Amino acid sequence: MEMEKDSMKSWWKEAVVYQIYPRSFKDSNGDGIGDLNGITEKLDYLKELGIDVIWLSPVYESPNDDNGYDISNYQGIMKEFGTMDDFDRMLHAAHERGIRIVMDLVVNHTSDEHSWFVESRKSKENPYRDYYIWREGKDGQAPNNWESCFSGPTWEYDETTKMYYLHLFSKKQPDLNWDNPVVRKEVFRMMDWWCQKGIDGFRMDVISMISKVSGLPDGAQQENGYGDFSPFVCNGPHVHEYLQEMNREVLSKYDLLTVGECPGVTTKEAAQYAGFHTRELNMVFQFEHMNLDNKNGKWNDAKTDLVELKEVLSKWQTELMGKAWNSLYWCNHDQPRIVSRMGDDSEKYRELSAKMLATCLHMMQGTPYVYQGEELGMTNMPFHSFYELRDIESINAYHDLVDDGILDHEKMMRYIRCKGRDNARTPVQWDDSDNAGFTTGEPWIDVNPNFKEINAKEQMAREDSVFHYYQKLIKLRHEKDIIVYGEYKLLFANHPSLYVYSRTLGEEKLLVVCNFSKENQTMELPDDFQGKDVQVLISNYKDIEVRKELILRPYEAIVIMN
Ligand code: TEU
Ligand code: CA
Repeated sequence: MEMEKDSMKSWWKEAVVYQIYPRSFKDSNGDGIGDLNGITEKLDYLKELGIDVIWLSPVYESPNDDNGYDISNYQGIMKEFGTMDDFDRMLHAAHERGIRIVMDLVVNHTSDEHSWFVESRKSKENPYRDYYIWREGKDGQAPNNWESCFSGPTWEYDETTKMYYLHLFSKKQPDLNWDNPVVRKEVFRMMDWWCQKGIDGFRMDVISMISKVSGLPDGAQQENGYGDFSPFVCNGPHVHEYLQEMNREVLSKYDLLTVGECPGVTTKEAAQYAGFHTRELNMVFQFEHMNLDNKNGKWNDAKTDLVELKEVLSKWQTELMGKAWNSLYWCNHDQPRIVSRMGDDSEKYRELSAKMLATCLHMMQGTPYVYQGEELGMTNMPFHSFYELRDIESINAYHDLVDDGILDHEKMMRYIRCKGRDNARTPVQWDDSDNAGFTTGEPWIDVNPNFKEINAKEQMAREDSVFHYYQKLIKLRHEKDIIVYGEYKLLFANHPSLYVYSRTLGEEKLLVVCNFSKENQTMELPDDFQGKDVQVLISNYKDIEVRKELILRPYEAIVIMN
């Protein structure tokens, strides 16, 4: 079925997005913290890579309890990152290079230092009281049994008015009350202010969580005594109503890329959030493929099963086809580095497996997101000391599990080396000079010691580097409609090591073959790819021989077109 692609052609479907976590991207003034002028310095590097859009993690004023995901002023720039002039300069310089800027919109919650919350907590009669979610305790306990994403209860007792406020994340991140129309109006006004400045879209932080079930009932009791809030928070009763209001009030007035981070979203829900005709968002970030190795919670060293991964990603590819748009990602600032998680970050296989993983993702239907350093094959960090950690999620979980004797230090540090968010937040490795060229000062978080082997300068000078491989993938997506709009079909679904799928658009057909193992694998080429005129579009080995009996070498990826 050839989609009526012309009626559905959009720049945000054909774009490749690059996520910048500013704190770790590039420091321009030697204070050890990445900043806006550092981003401006590196725009030519991003232009060279070929990306079209930057998703900028939060740069707003923040006390940095959660590294900027706790905002105290939505229309001010965090002083460590620079000034609004620096922002305007970066925005202009990006636009001059044909690169769009998508802001990170964090409006499920604010910082407790936001003026709205400072007012709200003053008294029950304060005009800002209902900007947040306040409840009386029950028999001297919290209003319900929900557990925060950052350990402990989701309720903080406030002495002044002797009530509790809700915080699904840290206690310095009070949840906004989206049921209050004044809150929605304030948020939409702020969003419009940023659109008037000329930004090109929003990534919306945990946007699937903004509408809570009334009554805030207890969650199913977990082993640790807390309850799971997700059934009463994710995809809540009014979430689509509020997003349609946001679309009417703001989004529909501009030509934007909008992507909702939607914990708990299903393909059915996604068809509503990101439907071509539902007037909400362009696309969503789903988490199903990221939770396959988190079945019993996050803190473990479990591996992802390839057959399950193929099942989940194929479900998203096929169930959204013709209805809604996919985002495609392996990495972001919350996830460990994909080459360590699903590839092989050994010296021998790191680059091969990084390129294989990139091929597997970038040949799919949807908008691909490249996380800073992923284009270099950057790996997880060998954390050993608790004092190397910076992320509130890992620090709280360490205290929660190790201080209470549930896990010992070594085991928890092993799990943090596998799954901790700080893996993604070590500085981008620019060259082999001190601190990998990230800063001339003391970096806020340690640089990965492998920066001498893995850095942008070395890779830009080497044709067969991961950087140049990403460059080729991005160029192919810009050239071939079949990669953007072709229909996806999974092949060999039960093969334990090969991920094989086809894309079809009209008469054209692509075959993508990825070996997720370090052993040779063989497969028979499907008939419609045995013709003499098949061409190899891209591969991560040099000497490719397309034969009926295809032998895939360790982490080999091949894309052939008939
Ligand atoms: O993440 C929301 C979210 O789901 C994360 O808590 C994720 O599940 C977890 O980090 C995986 O271990 C968003 C932001 O991306 C994250 O950086 C923030 O900490 C969080 O919201 C609160 O704003
Ligand atoms: Ca700096």
